[in-house]
Amino acid sequence: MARSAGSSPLIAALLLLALLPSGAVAQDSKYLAWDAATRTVTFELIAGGEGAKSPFNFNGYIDGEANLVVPPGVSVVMNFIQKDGTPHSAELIADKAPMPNMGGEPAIPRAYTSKVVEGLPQEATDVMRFTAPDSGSYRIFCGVPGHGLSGMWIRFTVDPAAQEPRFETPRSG
Ligand SMILES: [Cu+2]
Repeated sequence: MARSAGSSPLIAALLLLALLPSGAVAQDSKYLAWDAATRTVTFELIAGGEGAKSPFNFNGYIDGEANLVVPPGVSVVMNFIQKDGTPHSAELIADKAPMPNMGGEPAIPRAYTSKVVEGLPQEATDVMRFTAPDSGSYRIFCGVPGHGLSGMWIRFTVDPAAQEPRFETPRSG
């Protein structure tokens, strides 16, 4: 009796998962914090972590498959952590083709780490602090030559309709 009562919510959850369309977007908020009082988004940006398809990843994602979505005008604090033996950096660039080979002027003032082209060494950290614009689509891109072209970028979107930030990722499995 108790067992069947306990299992039905699990079955309902499994059915719900099965019914979700395969292209559905999931949320991965463990890297994200939101302070509504100060309208500050804090995001942990991990370069080159293990366990991804490629060491040229941010937070395990490549080729724009993840998207940090923020409300307009918020303060963004991006804590960059470099986990790979190959040097990496980060910079916000416009979301448009062609992908640049290397870092240059950021699309948002102050939205770049130090050593954008040279890259920061393993275990280095840096903090990017910038203000989100009113709207727009951007890429968080590694500025070391060839890395963006090798897939080392994810998306950054300012959504005028967003009330709080979210980190959208492809559904796993
Ligand atoms: Cu890189």
